[in-house]
Amino acid sequence: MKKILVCGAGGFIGGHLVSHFIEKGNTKIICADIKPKNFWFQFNDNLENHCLDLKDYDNALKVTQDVDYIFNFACNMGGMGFIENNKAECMISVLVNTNLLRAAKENNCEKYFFSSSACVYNASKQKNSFISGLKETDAYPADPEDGYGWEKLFSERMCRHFTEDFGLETRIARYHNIYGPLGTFDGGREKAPAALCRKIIQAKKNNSKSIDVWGDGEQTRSFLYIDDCIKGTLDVFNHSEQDIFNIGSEEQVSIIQMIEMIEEIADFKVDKNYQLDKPKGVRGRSSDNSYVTKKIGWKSENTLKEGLTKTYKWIEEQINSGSNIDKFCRSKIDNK
Ligand code: GKE
Repeated sequence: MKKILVCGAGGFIGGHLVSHFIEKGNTKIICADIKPKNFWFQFNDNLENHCLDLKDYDNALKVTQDVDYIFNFACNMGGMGFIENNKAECMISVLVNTNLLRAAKENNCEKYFFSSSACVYNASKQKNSFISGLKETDAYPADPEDGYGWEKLFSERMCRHFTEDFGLETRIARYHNIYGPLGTFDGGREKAPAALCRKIIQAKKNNSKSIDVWGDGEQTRSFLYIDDCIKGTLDVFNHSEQDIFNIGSEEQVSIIQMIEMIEEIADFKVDKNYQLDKPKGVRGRSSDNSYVTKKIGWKSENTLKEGLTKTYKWIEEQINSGSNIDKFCRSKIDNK
C-alpha cells in the first residue's frame, strides 16, 4: 500500500480525495494543511494530520519523508471575489509547489500531482459568452488570470521541468470551477454555485424576493461536480505519462441559467439585482474534454442540475442548523 501525502487536505478537493482513499481502504494517508484542524472541512483523526505552512521548506521536507505519492492542492485561493482582490497572496502559493517539488526530489518520492486551473487559459479566448470549449493548447500564448492564473501556469512549467531534468513523475489537471458539498459557501472564498445556492436558500428562508448577482448574469461557465473531479484526478494521476489535462465539464451555462436551475431545486423564484461593479472574471469559459477523453477515457458524468441538487441540499442543511462554514467545521471536531 503506497504512502500518500495530501497537501491542502483541510480544503474542499483535498478533503474529498482523503475520504476517497479511506473508502478504498488506504489508511497510509498523511494530511497537511495550513489551517488549524477545527477549520478543516473533513477531518479524520485516525490519520497522520499536520497543521503547518508548506511555504516553509523544512515543513515540506518533513511531511514528504518516506512518502510515495504526493497530491498538492495547497494554495491560497477562492472564487472570483477572492482571487481578484488577492493577486499577490495567490502568487505566494508558488512557494508551496516549489518546496514540495524540491522536497519530493530530495526524498525520492515516486509521483507528484499538481492541481492547476482553467485560470491559466489565454484571456483573449474567453472574451465572449458561450465560447467553444478551451483545449489544453489554449494556455499559449500565455495570458492567464492575473495573480492566481500566472502562479498556476508557472507551477505547471516547474512540474514539467522537474520531470525532464530530475525524473520526478508529475501529473497535472486543470480544474474548471469544481463545486459540491463539504466546501465553502460563505465568507468570501466561495465560488458561484455555492454562493448562489446560499443566496437563494437564505432568500427562501427569510421570504425575501431578490438576490444580488455579480455581473449581468449573461457570463457563462461550466461547473464540475466534486465526484467527477476526484475520479478525473485519479485517472490523470494513474496515466502512464506526464501530460496536462482538462478536468472540467462541457455543459456551459450562463449564470442566469444556473440561477434558474437553483430556483427549480428550491421551488422558489427570486428577482435578480445585478451588481456590475462586483468581480466578474472572464466573459465565457468552458472545457473541451476531447483530448482527456481520447487519451485517458475520462469524462464528466454528473449534470449541473444533479450536482447542484446535492450541493443545495447540503448547504440548506448547514444554514437551517444555524451553521456557516466555519461553525460546520468546528462542530465536527467538537463532536469527536
Ligand atoms: N463567487 C461568486 N459569488 N460569483 C458570482 C456571484 C456570487 O455571488 N454572482 C455571480 N457570480 C459570477 C461571477 O461574477 C463570475 O462571473 C461567475 O459567477 C463565476 O465566478 P466564480 O465561480 O467565483 O469564479 P470564476 O469561474 O470566475 O473563476 C474561478 O475559476 C476557477 C477555475 O475554473 C476562480 O475564482 C478559481 O476558483 C478557479 O481558477
